[in-house]
Amino acid sequence: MRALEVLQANSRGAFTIPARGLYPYQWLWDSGFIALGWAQVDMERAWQELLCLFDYGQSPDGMLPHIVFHEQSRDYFPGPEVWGREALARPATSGITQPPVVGSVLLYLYEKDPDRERARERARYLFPKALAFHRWLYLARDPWRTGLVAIVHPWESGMDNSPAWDKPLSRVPLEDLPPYERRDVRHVSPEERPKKEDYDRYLSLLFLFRRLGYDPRAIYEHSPFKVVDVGFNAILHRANRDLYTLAVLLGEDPGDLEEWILRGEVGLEALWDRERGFYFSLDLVAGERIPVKTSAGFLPLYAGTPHAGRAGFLAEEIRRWGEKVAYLLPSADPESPAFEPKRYWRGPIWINVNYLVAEGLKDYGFLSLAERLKADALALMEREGFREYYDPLTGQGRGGEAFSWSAALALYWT
Ligand code: 9YW
Repeated sequence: MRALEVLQANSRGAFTIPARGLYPYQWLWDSGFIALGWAQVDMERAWQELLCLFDYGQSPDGMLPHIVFHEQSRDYFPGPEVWGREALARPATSGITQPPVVGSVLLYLYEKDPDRERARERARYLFPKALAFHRWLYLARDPWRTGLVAIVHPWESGMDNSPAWDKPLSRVPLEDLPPYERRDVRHVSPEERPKKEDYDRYLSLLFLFRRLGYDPRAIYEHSPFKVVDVGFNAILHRANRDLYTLAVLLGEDPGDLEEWILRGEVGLEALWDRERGFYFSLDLVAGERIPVKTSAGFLPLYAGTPHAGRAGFLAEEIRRWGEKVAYLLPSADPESPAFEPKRYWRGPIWINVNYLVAEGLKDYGFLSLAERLKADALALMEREGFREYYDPLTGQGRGGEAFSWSAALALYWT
């Protein structure tokens, strides 16, 4: 299937599912990357993707959920009945969020749309909604105003079973879970997915949040998993900068963006570990750094916060990883004992991360390295099709097939 055919096959009117069978609803950060793809072929459809997300997904307090359950499906677990938010939102949604790429995508669509009147109208409509989402993130997840927001569930990082979450997740007490049947392993081999122990804890957190009535304050206070994810915060920082640019272009009030940008920069740079020369996430429950090298540690390049010296260290580290694998960029350090080249976020290459890191490398002038990330991603998609992820040692495609954000980013790049 060609890239555009993948998007067309996964399109459900005004939103796009990530993959047939495996992921039958609208996912937050997926829709951001998917809109970048639609923008290459059908600008109106790109706008629809974001409009659908905000109009149907956003709650009155500004929160954007990680899944909008537009349609019934028996293919995915946990579905809307497990989240139990039918009374709070229509359509039903999940009760947690995901990395906020949408602010940056909004600026991109605004700049790219040749129909300037439509661009202004749509951007004016969506800008306050994107701002409200960020305001919710700071209120709900940074009550001490540190400049960095916390995630309360590994799913919120978008990098579910990243080895960085092993230790903080191991501390999550197991709830008395009702028997449940995973559906993901019906579509994809279990060796390429998170383990049962991980799922038990993902669900334990879900049931706790449900018991807390999804009250953001109670969740922040009681969640046994509370982490400052360097990837999530880098994406948020870039989106703050991009929304600020958009506010200026539109002549809109930038609200608190300037303050968030100033604080975010200081916050992100405080995640730099001088001894190990890398950016690490922070476990707020244990009050300690999580010294596990994953691809999220390169995302400050995308945020634009490192000075030239630190950016150079990161570029060197990517090159070193590149000597251990056939293709860049693995999601975990290929030299670490946690590295598993086939298992989801513990080693495989993800096209969206290649895109984000390549954008950052380009901004810092590391043009040939940025080009390699893009060329490797395109070569893998050419050889194996638009898969969910790829083994960095063999290049073999893994996970879901006809995967939307892979196809969308191929369109963006070519
Ligand atoms: C799940 C849809 C989502 C992505 C996440 C990815 C995976 C869903 O699929 O999680 O429940 O297994 O980890 O980043 O948004 O593509």
